[in-house]
Amino acid sequence: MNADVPVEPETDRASGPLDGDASTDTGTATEVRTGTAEPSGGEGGTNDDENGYTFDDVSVVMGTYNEEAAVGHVLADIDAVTDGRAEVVCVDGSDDRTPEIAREHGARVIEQEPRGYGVAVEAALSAADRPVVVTTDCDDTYPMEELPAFLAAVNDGADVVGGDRLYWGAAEMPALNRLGNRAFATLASVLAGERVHDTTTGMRAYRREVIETIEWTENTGLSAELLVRPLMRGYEVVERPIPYDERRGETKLDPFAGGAAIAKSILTVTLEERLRRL
Ligand SMILES: Nc1nc2c(ncn2[C@@H]2O[C@H](COP(=O)(O)OP(=O)(O)OP(=O)(O)O)[C@@H](O)[C@H]2O)c(=O)[nH]1
Ligand SMILES: [Mg+2]
Repeated sequence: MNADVPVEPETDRASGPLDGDASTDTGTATEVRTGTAEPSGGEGGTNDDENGYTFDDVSVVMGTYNEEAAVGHVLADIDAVTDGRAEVVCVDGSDDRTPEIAREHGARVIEQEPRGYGVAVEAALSAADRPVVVTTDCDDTYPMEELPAFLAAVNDGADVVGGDRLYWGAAEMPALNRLGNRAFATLASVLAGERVHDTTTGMRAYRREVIETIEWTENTGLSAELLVRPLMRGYEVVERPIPYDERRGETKLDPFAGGAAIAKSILTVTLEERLRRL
């Protein structure tokens, strides 16, 4: 990979990396799977520019639900990193000032009754019309300064680039979530038959062709589905270590109900993908 090497944050490394492969990785993207089954760069994803995609080709999308404490920071970061060139789409269910702040920052805001993470993110993914689509949460936990490296990884051939929060330990993540996320990654790895490290990260880049080709079914478990289905269909999926920050504002996830829903999604999606191969 030619993607930029992310700078290791000053967090406790004791709890990461997750496996032997990662310990030999200096921080560049970890290739999970090189896909051959379905070619990348299909309709809507072809890059005519021999220099690769630029931020003019990127949509950054997110669900936003009462994120007025964070939305200004997140959108200002995207604006600064992409020089205002990336399109930003927010699917919003807020009853606070989040949508006004998002519009002030130039985002396209699509209003939707709050029906959960995946319903919002799926709508945001569908609304994006640029060839590279990046998801993030609107809570200032994800490093927008990593956007150039994610784009570089797509330009190097990845169909999906996942931000792996657990590689460096995710010290700012609540302990229960950290435990759950490790368990989800293990479960997905066993059931998918390939090692993945962060199935529930909110920050990934996708070639739009991947988004358009696959039918998405999950809600709380959409993030896991967005990793597992492309992986099991032979797309090139890579994970990049990213730092993860403390959340601004209130969480929208109930760790127990949400965790159960994510585990169920992983079971459902891996089973469906296995049956699809028969
Ligand atoms: N529009 C919309 N957005 C949502 C909904 N539920 C969650 N979101 C957004 O989806 C993103 C993810 O939700 P979070 O609360 O950050 O969930 P999480 O990342 O699992 O939990 P944290 O560890 O607290 O960050 C945030 O930007 C939320 O505002 C919803 O029902 N509608
Ligand atoms: Mg979040």
